[in-house]
Amino acid sequence: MLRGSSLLLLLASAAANSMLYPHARQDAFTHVTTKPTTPYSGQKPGTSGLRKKTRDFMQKDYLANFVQSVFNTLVDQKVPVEKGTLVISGDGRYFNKEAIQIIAKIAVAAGVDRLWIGQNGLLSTPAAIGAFILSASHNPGGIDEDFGIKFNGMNGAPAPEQVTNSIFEKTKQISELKMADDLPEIDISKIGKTKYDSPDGKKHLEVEVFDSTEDHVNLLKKCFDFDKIKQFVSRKDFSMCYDALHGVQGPYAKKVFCDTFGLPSSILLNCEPKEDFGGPNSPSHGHADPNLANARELCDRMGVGKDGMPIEGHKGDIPAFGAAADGDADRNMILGSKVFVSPSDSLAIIADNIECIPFFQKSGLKAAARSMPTSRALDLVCESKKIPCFETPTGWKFFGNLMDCEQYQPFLCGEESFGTGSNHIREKDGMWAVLAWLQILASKNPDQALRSKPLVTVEDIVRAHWSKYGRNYYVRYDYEGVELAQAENMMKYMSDMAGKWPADAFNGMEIETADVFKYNDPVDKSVSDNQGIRFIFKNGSRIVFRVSGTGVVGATIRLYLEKYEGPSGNLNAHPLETVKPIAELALKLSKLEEFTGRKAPSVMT
Ligand code: VG1
Ligand code: CO
Repeated sequence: MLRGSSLLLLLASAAANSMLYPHARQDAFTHVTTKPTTPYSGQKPGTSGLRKKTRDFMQKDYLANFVQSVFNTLVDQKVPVEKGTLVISGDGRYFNKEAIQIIAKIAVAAGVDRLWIGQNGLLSTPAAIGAFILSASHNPGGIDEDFGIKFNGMNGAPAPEQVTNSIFEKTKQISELKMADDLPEIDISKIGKTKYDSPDGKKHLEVEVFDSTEDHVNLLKKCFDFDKIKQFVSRKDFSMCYDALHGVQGPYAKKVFCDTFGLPSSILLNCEPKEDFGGPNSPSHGHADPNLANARELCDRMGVGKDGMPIEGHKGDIPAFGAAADGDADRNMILGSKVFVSPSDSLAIIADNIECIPFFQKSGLKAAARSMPTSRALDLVCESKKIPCFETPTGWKFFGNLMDCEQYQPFLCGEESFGTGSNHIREKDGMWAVLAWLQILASKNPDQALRSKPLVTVEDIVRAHWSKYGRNYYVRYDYEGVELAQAENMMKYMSDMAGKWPADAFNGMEIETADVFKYNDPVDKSVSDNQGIRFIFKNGSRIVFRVSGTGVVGATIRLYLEKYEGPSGNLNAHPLETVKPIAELALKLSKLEEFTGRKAPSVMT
């Protein structure tokens, strides 16, 4: 059984209690202590869980309050916690290990009788189902950096908005914690099961520490043709490089690329998980964020500059394929030799080549989705395939309902922020995207036996896509550390202006829509309002403004810029230069400098 495939907070069957426990057995049990606590303000989960400074999380009962509030919500929502099974693991950042012990005590007090923990507390987000995931994803780790926690439910999907809202309400009222205080410290370093019995023999707890990589890699084997990929990557004219940025993906990368495909360990960069992801002095400055700004070591090796363009005069052997993951391994970056594939393009290209991937071969792609700010390259493919293309708010939790619909399976979705995935799980999956690309490359290079033809490269695939569909030039500007009130005022100004913009406000471009994005979930009919300001122009260009929901200090304003160029237009332009006129318009419309004092973005990706 795949760990969690049936699970999460799922009923441990009676049979589980009569299983044989081959490993340690401890005659201890845990009586539940109830102790008073007082609420912390601001424990509102954002785009993907609760993220704060690590030192905030280390305050007395800060983490416990939040976790207890999650359990209180689950109980309210009639989730069978009693005799349930729970996964607790994380991306290995600072405070991960301590947090696991705290959550275990609360879970046991809530009646959970089976805990599954990845060895050394490590588990990638895509590998965790029914779980507390201890991660702040791409945010830096360390005692003075960021920590985070999120809860993924029985279907493996991030808790939907109604649940996260309810958790937040509970955190405001919390008055007591229930903890199994005398639960001994769990040794998370050794694989094996430990059973704890209550002295009267009536209660049992089983803790299993398991190999973090095994289940997820087995699942991926069902989605892809590993033999075909293995054959392809062994071509003499193919080489690759994979950067885990010292996040949790390292062991998975080793297992897939080296142990399974037989590639040498020299293809791996930064594949040892570290509590600070390498820290401020590393090439990524401890930001395990696979993009042009932070995955510099990989990009340099691939001959790709900060602007996504080839590095002139780059010397040395450049691998044919490069990829990276973020701290919790749900994001991916795809590169070819001197080529950066924008995440929005990557999503569209996978969609267009979906028949190369075994998971989709039986029934074809039934539907796809992208977050609103993601470029509309995907829409063009869906149009030509005559399948639905949904536009959701930012954050993977909004894909869950669509993915659960049988009529839309198999399903593909993604975000401009380097997230891609399918309905094989309910999270984005960094390794999945890389295997999808390798599978496509393997299909485009079918002469495995002869190896007579030149390699069809990442660049060839990208160019073929543009000449078929045109190119959606795309850049995101991030303004980090803006004062929250200033960001809110700017957003309010633009939302107040919706419907009132003068006709000549748009530098001669014809506007199609200027509004505040509101999402009507077609499945559960829930409504999510205020999901960003969008300007859509008749020529296919777009401007989108959002305030980030993952930052921990002040506000990060995200400005998303898109310019469409048809197949017969200039497909070789510089993305930053191409979107510049639209950026200038965006800054004029938003009065960003006036509201925030910012003259330039902190990062452009
Ligand atoms: C960012 C991205 C969003 C992504 C989220 C979680 O959110 O923009 O697309 O889903 O991070 O990804 P925001 O609200 O900061 O824009 V992860 O890999 O940090 O869990
Ligand atoms: Co992530």
